[in-house]
Amino acid sequence: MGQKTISQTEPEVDLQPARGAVCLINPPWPNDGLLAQLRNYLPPLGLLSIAARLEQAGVSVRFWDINAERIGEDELRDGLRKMQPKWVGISVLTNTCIPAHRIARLCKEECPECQVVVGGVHAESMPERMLRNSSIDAVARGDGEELMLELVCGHPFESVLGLSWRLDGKVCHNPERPIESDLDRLPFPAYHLANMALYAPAPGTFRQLPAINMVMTRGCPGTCTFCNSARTRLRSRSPQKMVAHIVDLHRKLGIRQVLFFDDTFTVLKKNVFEFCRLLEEADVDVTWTAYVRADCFSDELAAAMYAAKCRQVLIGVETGSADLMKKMGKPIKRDLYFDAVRIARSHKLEIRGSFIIGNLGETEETLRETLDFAIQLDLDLFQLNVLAPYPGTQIFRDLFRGRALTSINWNQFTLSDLGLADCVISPDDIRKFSIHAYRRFYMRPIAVARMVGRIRSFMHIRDYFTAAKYYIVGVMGRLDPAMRPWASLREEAFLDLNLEEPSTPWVTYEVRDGRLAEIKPHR
Ligand code: B12
Ligand code: SF4
Repeated sequence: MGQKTISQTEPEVDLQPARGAVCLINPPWPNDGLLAQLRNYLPPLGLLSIAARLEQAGVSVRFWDINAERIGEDELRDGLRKMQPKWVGISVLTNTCIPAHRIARLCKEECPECQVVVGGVHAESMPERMLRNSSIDAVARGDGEELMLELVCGHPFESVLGLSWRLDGKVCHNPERPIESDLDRLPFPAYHLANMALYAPAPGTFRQLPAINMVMTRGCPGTCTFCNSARTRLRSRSPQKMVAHIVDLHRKLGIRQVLFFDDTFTVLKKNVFEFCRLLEEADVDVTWTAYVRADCFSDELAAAMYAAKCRQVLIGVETGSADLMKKMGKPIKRDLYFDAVRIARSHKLEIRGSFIIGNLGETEETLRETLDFAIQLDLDLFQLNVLAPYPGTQIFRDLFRGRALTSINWNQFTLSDLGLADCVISPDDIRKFSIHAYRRFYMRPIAVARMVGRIRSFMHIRDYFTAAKYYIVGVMGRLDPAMRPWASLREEAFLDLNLEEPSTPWVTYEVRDGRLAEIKPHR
């Protein structure tokens, strides 16, 4: 795919940091009613990783997490005015892109001299659209650590690989940045910049607290059509460094739970065995969870993971329909899922299965198949998401090729809100089915017994109660009033420049492979 990798030596940056501090901002989640009550927040690893690289080079960094810190617009303006950052970096997911536009605007209003750079999966999938906001100066594609450092050090835009920016009223896509193949070359995220007291993992995902999120790998060789990670370059940190990091966090911050958010933790089997061996040897009181794929899991892996104190694995089963599995780009045989559950259970690993409904081609029958499959599999925890066609995925490209994007409300891209217009089942029926499915799954005596059995703290009880209110009774949580203004914005209000957007939307792995630069400048 034309991807380049860089050598195994220390990263090179030749200029001294320019004056003025850097501010990194994580925008709010606009439709966060339910999540707010479930306290499903964890520090954003992308921004903290960039922060760590900047700090390593002697740059002073401020980090604001608008959601976790409940920062309102006035407070943000105030902070920006006082700080006068020279650079602002904003991380953008699809459901945070509208507030991200607003934040960029506020930055320019309060600090007219600052440069605003955005990055993250949504921004890199829609660079032209992001740059239609005149308050955004540049879009980062792919990893942001070295890119941001080069910018802060004064490298001109045209020399920064992986950057998209405006030149003479057009969007210029610089060639791609070689993908860092050895993640050990990057420092660990600067967790110390985040107020860890504000974060907590979702109910059902942890055994003990305090918890922290991590990734050992980046990228996924999978080919799922609904996922931004599909076909992205897989790379890893070494198990030695990872274990040393966990031991360090346990000693310094008292961390007792790690949530690995690697796309597929077990895909590099040899690494996982080594990681488990070293962690078992280190013998720290830290339990952990990780995502696995049914075709990247085995008896031996499960045994090693349990011995190293893994207590839960998450499997993306996605659907009960073999036909839809194929269409979704994940044609794993049903038998493998039964095997995975059996293996996990025989090694006392809890198993959480995640499903997607509202797929293209979904019918009442496929919905039934999905629920039956979840029950037959006898999972410990069951999670149902509604398909959202995220920019950067194959599905988004297929659906929106040649179509205008005017009526889309990105705030709704939350995996619980949106039903695809092209789906045979209406959004309302999908919602009804979802409530019915949670009831049927969780109101079985065995499921209730398991839920009770896994209660370890008052927080578990409180979170179950809140989750049950929504999933089983169907009552949606309320949005925190302080955060409401962020949710009422419209994207159109910020797109003040008239730049051409591609008629075929970009797919994430292509963006990172440098396909955009091949047609530079983009027309
Ligand atoms: C962990 C995770 C979560 C956690 C978040 C907690 C946390 N803060 O870590 C939880 C479970 C809460 C979560 C929730 C959601 N998530 Co999530 N999540 C992830 C996951 C698995 C890992 C994120 C991560 O840590 N990556 C590792 C870091 C190092 O990479 P990174 O964030 O991409 O950052 C690098 C670059 O992108 C770039 N970069 C990023 N920001 C910036 C900014 C600047 C200025 C620059 C220069 C560069 C830059 O540089 C970074 C360092 O190299 C990703 C999948 C993935 N592999 O990334 C999905 C993913 C981000 N999530 C996704 C989704 C859909 C959601 C939800 C909407 C789901 C929901 N339930 O509603 C919510 C929305 C959350 C929100 N903020 O609004 C999608 C996003 C799709 C999209 N187009 O927006 C992803 C990509 C999954 C997928 N494969 O499709 N998620
Ligand atoms: S859904 Fe999972 S396996 Fe499929 S591409 Fe995404 S991360 Fe990889």
